[in-house]
Amino acid sequence: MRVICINMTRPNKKVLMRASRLLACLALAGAFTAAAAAEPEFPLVIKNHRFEPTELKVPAGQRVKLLVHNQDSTPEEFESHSLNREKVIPGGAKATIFIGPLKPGRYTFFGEFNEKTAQGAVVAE
Ligand SMILES: [Cu+2]
Repeated sequence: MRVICINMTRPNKKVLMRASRLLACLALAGAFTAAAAAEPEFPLVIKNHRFEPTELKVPAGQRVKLLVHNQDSTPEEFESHSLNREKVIPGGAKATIFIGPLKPGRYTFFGEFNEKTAQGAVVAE
């Protein structure tokens, strides 16, 4: 997370102006922190080389957090071309995948190591 405040220390500006801009920057930083904390989380399980649930409804227009738990003993790769994500999750491990903000629509994903059975979709609405 980075908040860039331009011209904060330009010497020819009044002190009051600088102070108000500093406050604006702090408020902005606070807003970013609040937004990050408010990311909704969605659990996704890999079991028997299938995703559960197979369809995940998420809010459109905001970043969301997928918590993927691979309950199989073998590794799986979460992959989605439309979401532009690719992540190997070892057997028994959990992974966090951030997606979005998404436009309303359907975004398919699959397990690349078991593509015939491991299929799912994120539905943003
Ligand atoms: Cu891949």
